[in-house]
Formats: sequence, structure tokens, C-alpha cells
Amino acid sequence: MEERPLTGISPPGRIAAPGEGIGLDELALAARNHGLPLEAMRYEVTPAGLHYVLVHYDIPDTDSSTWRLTVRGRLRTPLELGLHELRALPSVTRRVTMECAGNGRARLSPRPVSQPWLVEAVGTADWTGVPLRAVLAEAGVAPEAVEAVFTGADHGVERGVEQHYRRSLPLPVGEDVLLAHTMNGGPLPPQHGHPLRLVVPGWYGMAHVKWLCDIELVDAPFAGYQQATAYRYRRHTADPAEPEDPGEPVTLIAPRALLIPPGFPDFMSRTRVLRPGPVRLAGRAWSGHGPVVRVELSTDGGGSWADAEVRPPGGHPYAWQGWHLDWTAAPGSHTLLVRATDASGRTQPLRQPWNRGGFGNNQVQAQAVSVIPR
Ligand SMILES: Nc1nc2c(c(=O)[nH]1)N[C@H]1C(S)=C(S)[C@@H](COP(=O)(O)O)O[C@H]1N2
Ligand SMILES: [Mo]
Repeated sequence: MEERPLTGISPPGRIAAPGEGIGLDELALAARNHGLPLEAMRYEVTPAGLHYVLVHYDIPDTDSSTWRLTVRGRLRTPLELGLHELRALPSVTRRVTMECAGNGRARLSPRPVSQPWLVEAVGTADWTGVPLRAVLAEAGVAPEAVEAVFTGADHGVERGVEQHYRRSLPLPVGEDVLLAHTMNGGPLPPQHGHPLRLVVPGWYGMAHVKWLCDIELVDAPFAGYQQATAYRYRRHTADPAEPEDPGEPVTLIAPRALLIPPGFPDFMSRTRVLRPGPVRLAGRAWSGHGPVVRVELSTDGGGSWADAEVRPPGGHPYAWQGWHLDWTAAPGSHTLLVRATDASGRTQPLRQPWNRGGFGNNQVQAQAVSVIPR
């Protein structure tokens, strides 16, 4: 089904007023879409139930026994594949860290009103599936095809546009792009795209289309809602006097390091409580632009920085890397900051330049720690 206007239902995109708190609309989204409890970064591979979840509309009612993937458009042989047929094709497994492009949005000021992530919209899974390239080779891509458009079975309305969730990738697709039917060795859970999803290693979450039911090869760049309207770095504000900024598309994940929260938490403030003495600070760091080559920590709110030991990516070029640094905690209040730099030289800013959708905010994480007397 094509996208079509549906007026009078969707509120327009909105920027929160200065000082405006998180609203019930944002809370409703936050209660459906959950983040990774940061202590779960202790697991190299995130247990499926702890992986972050982001669903624009509803989790659709899907049945793997009747599921069909259609492959059509600018190609030689249209295909229709069931799950049995896909599972019978040669599969590969890739360990992939996935992060929502909106991670960090709730920290922006002024705040774009949407899913209000702090820093926790991330997870790492072992995805098993058929390389997309193999299926496209089977179908025979026509010379005039420039993009593949991926459609999810979920349906909704967003900013006045009724639509299936739909995104495209330029051709040729990378060899690591998967049609994944297995997550961490088991069937995909409903919320993660059961029975089939796209996995695009290194890209922000929006590219990894869940409940994948159709692939169409097209001869012009896809201009659908999730491509041309949403998921762009736009600088303009809600001010109607300002000209519309078409922005740049959101693609690869910017570098980020996060701390596995040390000590134990205060229930409401989430401040970490530690006893004085040696403590191993550890966490994960990742980037879609190449391996993380440096993680720095500041235990004095950014006054001075020390290099952590970073584990090399090994056989998993798209998975987060562990890091650690030993610290001697002295009594008092401290702010811990952590910052990753990747092989491309990209790093994390101390202050984030603002964009309209609140995407790619990889401002350094600040963790308040209270070291209590022994
Ligand atoms: N069909 C469909 N695919 C989708 C989405 C969606 O709402 N519908 N959300 C996207 C977004 S914005 C993200 S961040 C990831 C989240 O994947 P996860 O819930 O498995 O972590 O899925 C992407 N794929
Ligand atoms: Mo996302």
C-alpha cells in the first residue's frame, strides 16, 4: 500500500517549550519502547529480553508458517520466499550492536518531542540470516535499479501520513546486510521483527526493518516518509519564519562509550553509591564508522582524562568493544565522563549541536557518583 495523507489525527512535529517537562505523550512511548538496563552491558551479547526495543506503531500479528517475503521491481525474476525456503539457504551469523538514532534525544535542549531516550537505546545480538546479496543475485538486479525498498508488515499514521514502516538502502548493498530469521540462536521475538527482519551492520536502528515482508528494487531514490521526512539531520526549528532545512540522511552510528554503572544506585536519582578504595570502571564502546581505538575517562567532571584499556574488536567488527580503567575512589561527589574515539577520528562532543529530530546525540555520558565513608 502506498503512503497517503490522513489529516486530523496526527499532531504535528513539536519542540518542547523551554523548561517543559516530559509529557504524558512521551511517557506513553517510553512505556512501550524500553532501553537496555545499563548494568546489562556486562553481557557481551545482550539477552533478547534486555535488548532495547523501538516500535513506531503496533507489533504486528505474524505467523512464521504463512509468512512470505516478496522480492519484486526492477529485476529479472520476482521471488516469493517462505521462512522454510529462507532457512534452507546458506546463513551467516553476525554480532551487531544496534542503537536507535534517537538515543540521547531527551537530553537536548530544546527537546524534540518524541521517544525520550537518555542513553540506553542500544543492544548487541547475534543475528543469523541469509545475506541479502545472495537473494538479490538470485532475483537478478536490473541495471537501472538504484535502491532496494524494504517494507515491514506494521502499519500506522505518523505526522499525517498513513504508511507501512518502509525504508530503503542504496544498491549495491553491503555484503554484511542480512535477512535475519534468528536472534541469539532462537526465533526472533515478536518485538524484534518476528519472523524476519533486515540487519544493516553499522547503521542506526531505523535501517533494520522489522517484520520484513517485501523488497522492491526501484529506479529512483525512495522518497517515502521514513526516508525523506523522518531520519534526517535538520537544523531548522519549529519557527515557521525559518526556511525548511532538507537536512542530511541519518545513516551510520556515531561513536559512543557507556559506563556499566559502578557501585549501587539510589532508587530515584540513579546516583551511584560507592565505598572508597579501588574500583574497576568498565563499559562498552562502539561506532558504525570503524572500530573504537580510544576510550578516555574523566573522574573530575572533564578536568583531566585518562586512557582506558580497550579490547580490540576481534572477529566481531560490528559489535561493541569492552573497556576498563582502574580508579581509586576518594570520599565525596564525583562526575564520571567517558568518551570514545573511532578509527575514522570521530569522537564524542562535550556539548551536542542541536538538530530538529534529536538524532545522533552522542554527547559524552556524565555519571554522578557519591563515594560514602567506609
Ligand atoms: N517495521 C519496522 N521496523 C523497524 C521499526 C519499526 O517501527 N517498524 N523501528 C526501527 C527503529 S527506529 C529502530 S531503533 C529499530 C529497533 O530495533 P529493536 O526494537 O529490535 O531494537 O528497529 C527499526 N525497524
Ligand atoms: Mo530508532
